[in-house]
Amino acid sequence: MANDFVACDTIRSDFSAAMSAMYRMEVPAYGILMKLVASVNEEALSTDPQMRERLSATGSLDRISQERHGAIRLGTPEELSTMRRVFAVMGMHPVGYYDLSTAGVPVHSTAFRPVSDASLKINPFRVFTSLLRLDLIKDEALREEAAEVVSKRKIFSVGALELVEKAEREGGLDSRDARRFVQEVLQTFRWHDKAIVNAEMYERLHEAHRLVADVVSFKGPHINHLTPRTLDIDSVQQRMPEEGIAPKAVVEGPPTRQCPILLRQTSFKALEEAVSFREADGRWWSGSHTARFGEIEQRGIALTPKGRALYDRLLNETREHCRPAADGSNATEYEAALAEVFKAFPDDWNSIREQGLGYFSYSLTEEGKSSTGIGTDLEAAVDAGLVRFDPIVYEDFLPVSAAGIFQSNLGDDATQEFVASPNQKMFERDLGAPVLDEFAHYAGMMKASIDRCVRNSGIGVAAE
Ligand code: OOG
Ligand code: NI
Repeated sequence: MANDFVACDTIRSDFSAAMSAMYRMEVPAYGILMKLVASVNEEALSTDPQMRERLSATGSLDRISQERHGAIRLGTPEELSTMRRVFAVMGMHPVGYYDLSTAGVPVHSTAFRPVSDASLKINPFRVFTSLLRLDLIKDEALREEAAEVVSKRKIFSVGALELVEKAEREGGLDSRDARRFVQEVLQTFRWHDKAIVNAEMYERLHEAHRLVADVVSFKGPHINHLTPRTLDIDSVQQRMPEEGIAPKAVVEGPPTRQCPILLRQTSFKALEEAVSFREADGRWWSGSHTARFGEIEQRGIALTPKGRALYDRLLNETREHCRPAADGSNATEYEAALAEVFKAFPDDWNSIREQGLGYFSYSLTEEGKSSTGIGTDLEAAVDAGLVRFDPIVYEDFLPVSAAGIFQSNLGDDATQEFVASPNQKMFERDLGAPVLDEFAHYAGMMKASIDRCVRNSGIGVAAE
C-alpha cells in the first residue's frame, strides 16, 4: 500500500548519513574537515546576519550542515545503468553530462541528485558518477584484459538488487526494507584493501592511467571523497593546515566575490593506503594505492547559458595568463589574475539578474501577500517591495574544476593528453536513460516561482 512506503527523500537522507559515518571511520581526516567546516559555517552565519536571513527565508538554513556530495568511478555500462536504478530509489536522478577526456581524464560523467525544490531542501545529497572509458586507452591488450576483469566483478549485493527490483515493482519500500536497502547499498561504496588483480597487472593499469588502476583493480567503486558545503571556503582553505590537513594549491572555480556564483572547491591530497595483491600462488603481496581524499565546496548562484559563457570566457582568459602549478608556486599570482579578470562579471544580485546572467527564485514579501491586484509588471512589483528575489543555488558541477580535483589527486606527472571526444549519446545509452539538461531545469524553477507569485497575488506577469 502506497501509504506504507518510506519517502525517497528519507531514504536518501538516511543513506547520506550512513555514508558519511562510514567515510568518517575509513578516512579520519574527513571527520576533522567536517568539524572545521561546521565551525566556519557557524562563524559565517553569526558575522553575516543577511546571509542567515536569506538562507532562512528560502528554507535552506537547515540543509547546510547536512549537505555533501560524493564521487564514484564505475567500470562498465551495466554498473552504470544499475547504479541509476539504485539512486532512483533514493530520489536521485542523472543531471548533466561532463566530458573529462579534454582534461586528460579517461572518463565521462553525470551527477545523480534530487531535482525538485522540495527534495533539495530536505537533503541535496549528490554523487558525481564517472564511467571509465577504456576506449581511450591505447594499449589494446591491456584494454581487453581490463574489460575482462571489470566484466566479472559484482559490485552490488544480491540483497541490494532484490530490493531495487522490489521498489520498482511495488513503487516503493516499507521502513524495514528501506533500512535494509541503505545497509545493502552502502556495501558497494566500501573500501576494499584486497585488490582483485595481481601486482604486475596493477602496475600496467597504473602505467596506462592512475584512474584506470583505481577503477579496475578493486572489488567495487569505493567512495573516493565526500564533500561538505561551507559558507566561507577561503577561511577553511586557510585553516586546514592548522588542523594538520594539506590543501591543494588553489581553490578551483570563480574567485572570492560578494555574490558567489556557481561552485568553488578545494581538496586535500589523497592518502597513500596499504593494499594487497593476490599472486598466482595464492599469496598476498603488499603494496599501496592512492585514491581517497577530502574536499570542500562553496555554492553560489546557478548561471544562465549567458552567464555561464561569460564565466567560461573569463576562466579561460585567466588560464591563458597564468595556469595554476600543482606545487602552489604561482598560487598568489593565479589568484590575483583570477580576481582581476573576473572584475568583468557583475558582483551585485540585481545586476546579475537584470543582465540575465543568473537564475533567481521570486516570492511574495509579507507586503506582497497582503496586497491584492498589484499590477501586471514583475519589475514594478520588485521595485515596490511586493516581490523579493533570491539566487537559485547551483546544484551541479564544473568540468574544469572537476578535472583540477581529479588531477590534484593523480600527481603532477600524471597529466596526459587525450583527443577530446565527448560522447553523450554513448553515455546515455550505457546509462539507459537521458540525462536532465541543467539549464532547462533551473529555467523551469525560475518560471515556476514567478507563476506562483502571479497565482498567489494577482500580479498578471507574463513570464517567458
Ligand atoms: C570526481 C571529481 C569531480 C567534483 O567535485 O568536481 C568532483 C572524481 O574524482 O571521481 O567530485
Ligand atoms: Ni567532488
